[in-house]
Amino acid sequence: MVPAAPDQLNRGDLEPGMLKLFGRRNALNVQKVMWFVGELALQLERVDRGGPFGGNRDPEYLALNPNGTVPTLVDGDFVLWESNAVVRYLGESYGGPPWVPDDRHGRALAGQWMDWSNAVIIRRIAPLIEGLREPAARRDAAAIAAHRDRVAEAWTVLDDHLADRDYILGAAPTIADVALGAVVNRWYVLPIERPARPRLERWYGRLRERPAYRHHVLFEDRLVDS
Ligand SMILES: N[C@@H](CCC(=O)N[C@@H](CS)C(=O)NCC(=O)O)C(=O)O
Repeated sequence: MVPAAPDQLNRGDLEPGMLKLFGRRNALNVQKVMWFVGELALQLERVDRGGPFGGNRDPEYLALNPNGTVPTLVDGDFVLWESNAVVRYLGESYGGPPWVPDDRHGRALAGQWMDWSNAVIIRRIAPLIEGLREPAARRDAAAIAAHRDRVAEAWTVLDDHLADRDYILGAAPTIADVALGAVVNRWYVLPIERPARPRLERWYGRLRERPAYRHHVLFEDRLVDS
């Protein structure tokens, strides 16, 4: 059993019900945002959309997010989609340092790793997950192995980077860890053989000690949905 996380605590500077997030809780990019909401102990209402819940192609939803994807954040009159942008916005609005570095180089490096998460890791892991979702009889083992190797190769970059630091930007987790921490769980729960990435695995272990990560990222139906 996963312990409850402090994700619904009220913060004095937020009006109750002001923050709303649309998206099903087992979507990778929703998990990422909800984990961060838990870390910041923000009061936020999550509304199921996408996957079996549907609703993400309704005109009302498309008016908020014309991509029809989840998550979408609504903060009063302000609407934002793209999960990394949402994480950055929540960090800057309600978090501050150390989640969002207070120097321009630190912020630039956080942005670098967040972009890398989308441009390299998610781009490579998506076809791997899709391949593994195929029924066993239709699965293309060679293509799956090729995708797996491409993801493993990309993780080497972060594995090397973590050689002399506990978190991506140093001693404390930042929004860069939030962007990559949700997706590293996907990698470690996929039913595949993985080459050793010891620093990456230790970092993943550190994240798994965090109650909000455990609550929002590590739950049972995490294996099949992306
Ligand atoms: N780059 C976008 C990707 C959004 C995206 O593709 N979300 C997926 C879930 S992780 C989605 O909307 N899938 C359709 C659905 O859930 O019905 C982000 O980070 O927000």
